[in-house]
Amino acid sequence: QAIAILDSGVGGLTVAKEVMRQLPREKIIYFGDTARAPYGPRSTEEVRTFTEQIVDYLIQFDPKMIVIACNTATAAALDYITDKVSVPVIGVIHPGARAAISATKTGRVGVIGTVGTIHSGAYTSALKQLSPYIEVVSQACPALVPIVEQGVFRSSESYRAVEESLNGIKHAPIDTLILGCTHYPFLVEPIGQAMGPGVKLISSADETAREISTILYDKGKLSSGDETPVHQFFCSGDPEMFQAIARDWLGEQIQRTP
Ligand code: DGN
Repeated sequence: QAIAILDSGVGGLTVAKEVMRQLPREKIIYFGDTARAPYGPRSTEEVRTFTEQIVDYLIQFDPKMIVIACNTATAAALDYITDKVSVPVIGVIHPGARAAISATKTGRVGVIGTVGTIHSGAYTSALKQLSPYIEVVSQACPALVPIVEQGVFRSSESYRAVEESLNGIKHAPIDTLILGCTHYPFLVEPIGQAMGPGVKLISSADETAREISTILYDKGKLSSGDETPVHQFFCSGDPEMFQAIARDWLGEQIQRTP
């Protein structure tokens, strides 16, 4: 049985990569809804419907758990999907919030994400649930997902767009910044440059992979044995672009099947 991971596009590959690193025996089935990305500007209902459609598709593979590796979809649909399916489902917002709480020394945390994620207030609630006195500064960065989906995240254009997108938050007195969109780890260098060395960047991928491990361990479902798993990747849009980005990011041969 595999771990099913989904995102609006290539962003969830940042979580898949960390799962591959921490849990190298686990097989991954990935779905990126690249034809309908970005989800950020869409309504909650629409994102929930799209997420449900992808889950319906992935459930046919009989996965042992489902990972909603998209903050926008986590904010819109995590509870809904959890009630709907019988396998464990996790999102990326609580793991990201937990990682930020352990990293901050000043209790002042920034969050960047899509318009959908920031407007949902999901990070602020998750952070305040863990630590009521935490101060949270948020900023939506709608220009960043398209840069990653177009595969130009190493270009000078990406440095310019990041610099502009972070204008509203880069002088805030925070010591920790949550990359509240799974696409943003692709832009970790320009984001780090814009924020400066005093701000620790948090990606939820690490902590999400740890949570997957804990859940599978508790259920006695961690894979063992020495076979290297063969992962499967699906996308709804241009397979060439998806494959190029996946190869670049995961650094492994992604085979195409017709
Ligand atoms: N990776 C998605 C997220 O974490 O929110 C991006 C959503 C989008 O498509 N804009």
